[in-house]
Amino acid sequence: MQKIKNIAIIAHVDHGKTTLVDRMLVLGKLFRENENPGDLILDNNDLERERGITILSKNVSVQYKDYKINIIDTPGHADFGGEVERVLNMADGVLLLVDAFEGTMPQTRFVLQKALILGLKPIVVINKVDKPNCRPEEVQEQVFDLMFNLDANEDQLNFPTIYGSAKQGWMSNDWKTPSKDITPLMDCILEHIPNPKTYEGTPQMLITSLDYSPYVGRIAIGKLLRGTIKQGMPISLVKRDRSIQRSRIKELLTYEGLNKKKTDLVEAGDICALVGIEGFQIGDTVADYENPEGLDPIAIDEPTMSMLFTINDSPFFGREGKFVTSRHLKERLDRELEKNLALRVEKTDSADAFTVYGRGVLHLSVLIETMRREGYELQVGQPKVIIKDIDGEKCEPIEYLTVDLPEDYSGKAIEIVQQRKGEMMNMERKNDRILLEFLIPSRGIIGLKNIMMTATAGEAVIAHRFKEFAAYKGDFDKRQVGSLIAIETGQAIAYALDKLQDRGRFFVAPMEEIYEGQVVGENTKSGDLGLNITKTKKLTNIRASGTDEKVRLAPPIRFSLEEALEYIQEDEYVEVTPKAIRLRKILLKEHDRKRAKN
Ligand SMILES: Nc1nc2c(ncn2[C@@H]2O[C@H](COP(=O)(O)OP(=O)(O)OP(=O)(O)O)[C@@H](O)[C@H]2O)c(=O)[nH]1
Ligand SMILES: [Mg+2]
Repeated sequence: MQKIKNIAIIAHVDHGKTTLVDRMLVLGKLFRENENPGDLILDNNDLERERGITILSKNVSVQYKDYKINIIDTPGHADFGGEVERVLNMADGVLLLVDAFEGTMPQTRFVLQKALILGLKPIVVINKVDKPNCRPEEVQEQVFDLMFNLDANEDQLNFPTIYGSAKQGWMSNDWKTPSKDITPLMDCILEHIPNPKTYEGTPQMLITSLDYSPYVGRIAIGKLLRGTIKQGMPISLVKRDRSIQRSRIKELLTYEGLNKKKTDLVEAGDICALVGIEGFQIGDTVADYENPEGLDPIAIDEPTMSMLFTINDSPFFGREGKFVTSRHLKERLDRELEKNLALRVEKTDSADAFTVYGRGVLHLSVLIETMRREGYELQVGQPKVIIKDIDGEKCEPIEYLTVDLPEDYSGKAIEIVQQRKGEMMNMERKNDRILLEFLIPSRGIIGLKNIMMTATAGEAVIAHRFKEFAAYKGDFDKRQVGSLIAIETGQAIAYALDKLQDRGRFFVAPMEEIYEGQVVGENTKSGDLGLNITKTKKLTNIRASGTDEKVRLAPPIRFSLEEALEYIQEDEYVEVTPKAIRLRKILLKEHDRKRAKN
């Protein structure tokens, strides 16, 4: 029988999970170091590369000594917390990474708590000890306190700690004496992570994750808990509601290095991928054909936010995209539902619009960004948090929020968060910075980053994490300033923009094509203001030519997709095409907007 260890790597966003997994692959000689300097081999889709974050959890394996180590790299961003929680079901232990400078953060707490509840024993890895001013010992104690507060059991509290730098490629028992590679960590895994708990009997595999291939469709992933499974074998799928569906394993795969490899047989304890299981859902059990026994299903992430997706009906519709009709949009969303677990799509009264539910602005913006790269045009409405009625009370999602910033800015930051119904829970000094902790409605987090960055000269580090649905905290004004709106379609003219600079900040540059009803800037004052920025200078013979050179325009503000989504008001859309992100009023004509108001 093969010797196996199954581990998941968990941490707050950017604490170095993927960098460490890459190191393990190097150690296993699965790829050469510096083949793609700067690029993480595991963050392999375009968006992951560009944003430098992991979006989808991934399975890989390395051979170390006589063990096959299945490694699950997880995403650290809060929007993907549900994914982490789910894939932990495949692990028998976790590596909890903590940045030696930042220390424990909201997502550290969340993922650790989930691991502890599942009874998994952690190995704590204090990473990034190469950073100047890092404080590895203090952080180690902080992790202990956190575990204690999360009711870890005796065994879990007895966790081993390894220090090192994933970036520099070493791990050691002592941070002051660097080693030459990560073998101390690998040996620690063999010593402390338990072998998979397996049982004898008929096969049982809980489908925990899924993969998608355009050739074979959906692929079911999970750890085989009991028995053996074979290629070609008929099986029963035990659904969440305990109903049974017969199916057959067309192809059986396990993880080898970065790839999936076909195999004839899998024994209990290994993580595998099954092709050919029809109509499965996450949480279903693959079980014996004759005597199926289901395992307890796992929870699927509930959405916390929605946005309206609609076809592009701006005057520039169809200019830049290939897929622009409501049929295109519907088909694309249906396809996404096959693999994007936390996504829900609902029809609306209009055939051209859908309500799309997800886990947060990042989760949905990743989908929108992918679609635009594929050639889609669409418009997206303001993100809305999900309001629930719980026992007759109006409830909304509440989140933990931490803001880490230099002391000088703390007053300003607290004011901003309180204005958005945030409540301060704790304030902690560390070195020359301050860590503020709040509870805040998810509504208050939308657009917060933008404002906080401006108010703190880019110094604030913000993190948040869903806590619970709780009583609605009351209304507040999100954006105090209004929009500058184009009242003519045409080309933006430098002369006009220059004359109007005192009205606010512009989002468009001279020569850009704009349309009536487009949001072209931010009003310095509250309320919306219509402007004509297509006006050219009247040519008179009094003024000498050449005065145009005096036009000195502030560069336009350019929003990323996420920033744009977080910025818009309720009566505005973000228009997304392969070439542009524009903001617009839903009603393009000023008189229509006036009428709608009354
Ligand atoms: N100084 C230093 N930087 C590191 C170290 N490990 C990782 N980094 C850097 O930290 C950043 C984030 O690393 P990732 O490996 O992508 O972090 P992650 O935890 O996988 O991030 P998510 O998957 O998005 O949660 C990258 O810029 C890495 O180069 C380290 O040991 N020292
Ligand atoms: Mg990562």
